Order: sequence, then C-alpha cells, then structure tokens
Amino acid sequence: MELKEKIVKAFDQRFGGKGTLYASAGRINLIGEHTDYNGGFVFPGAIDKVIMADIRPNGTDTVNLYSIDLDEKSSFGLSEEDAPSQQWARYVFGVCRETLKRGGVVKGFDAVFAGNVPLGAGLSSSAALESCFAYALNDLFNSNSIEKFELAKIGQSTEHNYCGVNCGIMDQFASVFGKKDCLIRLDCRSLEYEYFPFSIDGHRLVLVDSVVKHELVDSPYNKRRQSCERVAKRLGIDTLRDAEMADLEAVKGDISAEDYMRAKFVIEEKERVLDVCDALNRGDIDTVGRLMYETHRGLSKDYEVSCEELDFLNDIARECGVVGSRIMGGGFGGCTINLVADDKYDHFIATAKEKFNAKYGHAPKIYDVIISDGARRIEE
Ligand code: GAF
Repeated sequence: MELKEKIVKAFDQRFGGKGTLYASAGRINLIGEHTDYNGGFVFPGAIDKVIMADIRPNGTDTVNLYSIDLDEKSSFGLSEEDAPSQQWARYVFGVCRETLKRGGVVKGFDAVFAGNVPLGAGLSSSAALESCFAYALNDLFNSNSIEKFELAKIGQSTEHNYCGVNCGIMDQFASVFGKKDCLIRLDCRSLEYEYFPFSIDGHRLVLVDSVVKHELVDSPYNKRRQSCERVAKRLGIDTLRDAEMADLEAVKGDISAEDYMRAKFVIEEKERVLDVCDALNRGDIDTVGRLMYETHRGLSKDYEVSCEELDFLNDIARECGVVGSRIMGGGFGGCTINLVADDKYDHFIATAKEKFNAKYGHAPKIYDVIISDGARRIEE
C-alpha cells in the first residue's frame, strides 16, 4: 500500500474521518560536512524519501500521536513539563514547544505519521519529521505567518533543547527549502542560499548504506563541535569560517593535536564546497568526484567520524571507477554517497554487495536518490 493510503486509513481507524496531509523530505549532502556549525557552506538537497503525516486539530490542549512504523502512540500536553518519554515523540513535542516559544499558536491535534526515510542511515529522518510538523503547525494554526527560515530553526532548536544533539542548520534547512532537481548552496553564517540545478547527465547518485551505527559514548558529534569552538576561541574568531590554514599553523603549538586535525578538516572542507559548486556549474563532474574523495579522506583521517565499514565501501567505489564517493552526514556509520557513471553502476553495486557481504556477513542497502521538493502540504 502506498504511504499516503496507509496513513489516511490509519488516521480514519484511530481518530475517525480525515485530517490534512503534510510531508517533508530526508536529505543528501553532496559536499560540506561538519561545516554548518562552523559558519561555513554546505551543499545539500531534499530527496524523494519522506516523512508524511495526517493531522487534524482536536479542540483540546492535548496532542495525540500515532507512529505507524513503530506501532506506538503518545499523548502529551503543550506545557514544558509535559515532555513525553519516548524519543520519537519528543521530536514533535519539541517542534510544538519551539513554535510556542517564538510566539506562534499551537493547539491540541491528532496525528498519524509514517515514512520511508531509512532510519540511522544519515539521511536525516529526524529533520524530516521536525520539518513536516513545523510546516503543518504553521499552516494549520498560524496561517503560514512563520517564515520558512524560522521553521528550519524550530527543527534545529528541537534537536538542541529536546534531543541532546547540538547540530547545525543544514538538515532542517534542506528539508524545509528543498526543491526538485536542485541542490542548495547555503551559507550557514548569513543563511543566504542559492539553488543550483543538479544536472549530471550520464551519471547518478546512489547511497550505499553500511547498515551499521556505531553508538559511541560521550556524544562524539557534540565533541567534534567543541573542538572546533575551542580552536575558534584560541584564534579570537566566532567560527572557523573566518580561519585560514596559516592562522591554524600559527597556533598549532598551543592547541591539542586532535583539535588541530579537526580544525584543519573544516578549513579545507569549506573551500571544497565552493570548488564543487564551481565545478558543477562548468559541468566538470570529474572535479566534483575528486573533491568528494578528498572529503572522505579528511572525514576519515582528520575528523575521525568514519568507520571501518565505510572506509571499505569507499575503497570499493574507487576500485570500481566510481567518479566520487564519501561518507555522508554526521558519521560513525550510515551511508556513503556515490556519484556513478551510468555504465559503471551495475558493476559497482554488484561488487559492493558481494565484497561487503563476504567481509561483514550482511549486504549493504542501496538507495538511488532523486533530488525532490522539501516540506509541503499534500493536496488530495
Ligand atoms: C548531522 C547534523 F545534524 C548536521 O547539522 C551536520 O552537522 C551534519 O551532521 C554533518 O555535516 O547531520
């Protein structure tokens, strides 16, 4: 059954009648990893994998949610002390609270939701969930008076204040602003953005999901961010956006070797984003691919957010003549993103499955992605 039919049916069974349907998308990022919280550039796009929700105000102060995928329900009030215990429900609770904190209106509602964004794969299913509800609450209760930028920030603040992840703005921005067939070059300091038509004739984007998620103690994502902030502080600047390699070299003796490597990666990566945008404009796919491999190396060796399985997939991509390949998203598991010529695709996928299975005892999952629209109301 299609996602939409499944949701409409479940809403009717659980709450009776119909609500309004909304969706928002997961995202890919062609290049620009861990640059968002450093005030740098990113280059993401929304994809054709979504979280969809059927929502209807219920005339009370209570929110009633049902997640089809988890087969779990949650009910909560809208005050700060009403936070639900289930992590998945806290994403929606956070969006309600952050909307209210900004002076928006939120009243009780019933909602059923489900999705096809793979979980834990680095495709930002959580941003898709946040953006779907932020968009819906704006439409249902606020006559769309809340700016789209603010919807993205509502999602980001939800992560910070209700989910314990001190993330940047990239995922929520891509999910809210995503546009069919376009990548978005976003300046995460000014929030100025530009749509780039994503035309890669004779090539396609494919994600290879290692299906591993290394749960590391001590929140390694937040620790990476702290390293960057320490170096910026030492340099007397707000963020590493304003640092050059020469600045970093000048303080090398005063910072830890680890902080040096983290900052080096960020400084190099912010330039790579601009170079990839230029290369894409020229139709120079080979340069795009080469820079993707450079990013992988940096994420693996300097930023240290890769893992054995993802490095293995990256090596296979190189051996199979894939134009560009790298770990995508926050890291510590999940997917590689691969830019593959059409005539190399079948060989690459078959080889990745066979070799990965032989080494790790399970096949990776393969997702072909199409760049698509972000948050929206679904007209029936
Ligand atoms: C995660 C975060 F949520 C983003 O803000 C970004 O930092 C990304 O990791 C790394 O580029 O997806």
